[in-house]
Amino acid sequence: DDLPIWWKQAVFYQVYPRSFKDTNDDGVGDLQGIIEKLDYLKHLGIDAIWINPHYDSPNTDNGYDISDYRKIMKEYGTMEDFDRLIAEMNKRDMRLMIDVVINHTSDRHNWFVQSKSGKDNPYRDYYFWRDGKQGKPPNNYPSFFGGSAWEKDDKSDQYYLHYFAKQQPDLNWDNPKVREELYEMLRFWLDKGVSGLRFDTVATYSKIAGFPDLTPQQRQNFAQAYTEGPDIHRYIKEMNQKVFSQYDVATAGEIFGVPLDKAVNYFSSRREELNIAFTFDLIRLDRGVEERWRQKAWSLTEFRQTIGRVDRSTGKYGWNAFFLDNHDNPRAVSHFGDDRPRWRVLSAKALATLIITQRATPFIYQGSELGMTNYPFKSISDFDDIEVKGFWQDYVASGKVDANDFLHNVRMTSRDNSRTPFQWNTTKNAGFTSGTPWFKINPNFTQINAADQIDDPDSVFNYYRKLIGLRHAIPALTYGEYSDLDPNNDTVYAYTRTDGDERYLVVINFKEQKVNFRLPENMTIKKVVMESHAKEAVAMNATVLELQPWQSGIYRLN
Ligand code: ISL
Ligand code: CA
Repeated sequence: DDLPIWWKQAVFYQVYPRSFKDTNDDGVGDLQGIIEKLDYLKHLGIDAIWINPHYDSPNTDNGYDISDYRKIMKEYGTMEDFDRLIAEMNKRDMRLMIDVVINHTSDRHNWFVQSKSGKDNPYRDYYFWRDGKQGKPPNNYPSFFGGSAWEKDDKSDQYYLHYFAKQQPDLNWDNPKVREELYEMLRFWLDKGVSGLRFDTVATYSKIAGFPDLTPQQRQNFAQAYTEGPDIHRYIKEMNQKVFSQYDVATAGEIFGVPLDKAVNYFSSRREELNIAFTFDLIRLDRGVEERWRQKAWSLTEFRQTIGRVDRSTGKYGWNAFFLDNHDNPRAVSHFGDDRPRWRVLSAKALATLIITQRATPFIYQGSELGMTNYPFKSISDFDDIEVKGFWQDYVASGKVDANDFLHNVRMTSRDNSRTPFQWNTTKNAGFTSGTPWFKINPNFTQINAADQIDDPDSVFNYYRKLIGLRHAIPALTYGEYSDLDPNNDTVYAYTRTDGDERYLVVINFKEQKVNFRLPENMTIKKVVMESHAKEAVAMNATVLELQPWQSGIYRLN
């Protein structure tokens, strides 16, 4: 493939606008807040930002339920704010990726309001309406957010399909009019100068004709079953031809549920569909499949072997995103590191090293550059997210699972963990708002906040900053081949990145003990590029690295 490709070389930062920075004291982050913090992000070294949905929405699912695709969510500001965001980003040579949520709309979108108004309405088949079966839903599809995926409309005595909340009816992609409307909407945003599109739940657009019941086995992993629609690649190719091919745009696809061996079908540069894969094998390696809220044990060997599999899944022509957290998952340092005070900074730096040196485009979720942690949730009433409430209904209220067992798990796994407001400084509400924040602020903001870290040369923030600088300076860290030195080692994760005769070694001690790591024979360190424990830098020509707890380093090899 031709080099260079900007979206492979860029370091992305994910902004969850609702929780980033509030500038008008209503307690909700806004576009002006992103504009005010662009210099902060530029200082960190960020090239591109992905923002979660910014469109008009009743916020049943925090913006993933869109009521008007051409309007800005009123809490976030105006179209002028959006245009200014792009202009201010252009000034700083930064690019914007927006979220595209077109598997479903809000039930308050005009299309759905029309569609629901009667069987003869021209918008009726913009969505999926079906008759019930003996007073029951058309089939046994479950919703991601609990209960059935079908909701009955008493007026017409028919059911409509919703893979997510009942306020998120699924669009009928089999209707060419729907597709054309959506393509036109994408052109509207691309014409404004948007450089990237992140397609939400992109693998579920095509539905299985006739809606047969899922078998018990399929039901256990219904997320996968929903990605098996026959026309999905035809639709994405069409969207590519009619939209992306006319613009300079990077397209990322969230393919939750797609088995890894099928991922490349969406992202091979030879197929003209999408560019960047968001896969979930790694971030969900320690989760239940049926009980998606359940936390399971994980080991470093499983972790690195998963990374290896995901890396290989790209083949020659695909490309991945690399991320250890996002708005749907707990905080990386609480999940894969160790957020206890003694180890938080060190393990956050270890994970930073990993994120920035993988053969994939790094996506840093807001606050991870500070080592922000999970929230100390105590009871179910502390949570906000529609998903955790749906799980509670299906599992606890139904009597299937004990409340304590459930809480113990969702404290670790809930999507709310990553949605608490950004911790800017030690003033009231962590500097996020001077009003009442829409959601709880982690009480640890007095210890963990941006203002302190920007001035501290040993902070997680400045560690990220240096790493990002290296990523920009060393093409091998983007393009170099990835090779795990010892996939069965459960303590030290070491791998090489090789680009021609440039070769780098990355070493990460995943344990809180000191450990000696013996370099493979014929491997000599030529230069210490960067180490997390500066005072303990390894000796040149060492054959054994004496690693401190959670120590990480990057070395140039011969
Ligand atoms: O997070 C998940 C399970 O815990 C996934 O099933 C998630 O719902 C799936 O990856 C789709 O997520 C995306 O679409 C949802 C929205 O709620 C998520 O925030 C978004 O990332 C519906 O639009
Ligand atoms: Ca605001």
